[in-house]
Amino acid sequence: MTIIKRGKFLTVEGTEGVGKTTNIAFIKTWLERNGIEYVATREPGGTPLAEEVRALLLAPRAEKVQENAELLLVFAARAQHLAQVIEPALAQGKWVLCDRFTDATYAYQGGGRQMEKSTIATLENLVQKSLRPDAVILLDIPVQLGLERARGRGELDRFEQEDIAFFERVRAAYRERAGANRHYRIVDASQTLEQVQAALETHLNQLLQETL
Ligand code: Z5A
Repeated sequence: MTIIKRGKFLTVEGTEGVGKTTNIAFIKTWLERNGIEYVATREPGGTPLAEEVRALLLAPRAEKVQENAELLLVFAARAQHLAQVIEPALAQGKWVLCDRFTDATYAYQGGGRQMEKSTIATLENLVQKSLRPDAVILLDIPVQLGLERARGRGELDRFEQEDIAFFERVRAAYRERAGANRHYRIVDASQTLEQVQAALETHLNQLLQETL
């Protein structure tokens, strides 16, 4: 009987305009260069149902979205995504590269919306059981610089319409978690793209060494 070694679960996080999309493309090429089978996905989203929930979450609307409603929608999408995509891929030995995960909930709902961390932790335990990312890459950038990069992109979604104080709280929450969790790797994303990607490659190579 062949025993399949479980894959690694890698997530990429950061505030607005930090360059997640750009750097996820770089991580994909690194995975391919190293012959690692992977599934790339995102949150909220990653399955047809979870993508519908994403559209509900991001759409600007006149009705105030209650904080608990937002939090439950995030975890509803996550439950679906975990069962349909993340868990099966890890069980098949594939790596999962996910654009945001529960650290974003601690940052946006916990930091940005100032919800209780213990409430988030309750849902995290319910939905994920013991599953946590093996590594979280935090692309960190001063909020103002990120907003300048991001806001060249046209129409703003419901989160992007928040004020700078909201994003300062989001960044502070990410940095606090990074200080308290060993599986975080912080990259200074205010550097040039070449410097950011050199730092990313160092972290990825270390992660690969740890898994051998
Ligand atoms: N959300 C939540 O509230 N709770 C949760 O649990 C989860 C999510 C999971 C959607 O996320 C929203 O969901 C998110 C939080 C909430 N809202 N916000 N805000 P998303 O990840 O889909 O949305 P996003 O944050 O807007 O990410 P994005 O569209 O993927 O953008 P990005 O990755 O940050 O940036 P980019 O498009 O790669 O780069 C921006 C520009 O900067 C672009 O022109 C690049 O060419 C440029 N760039 C990138 N790097 C550099 C460097 N190093 N130098 C110069 N220029 C650069």
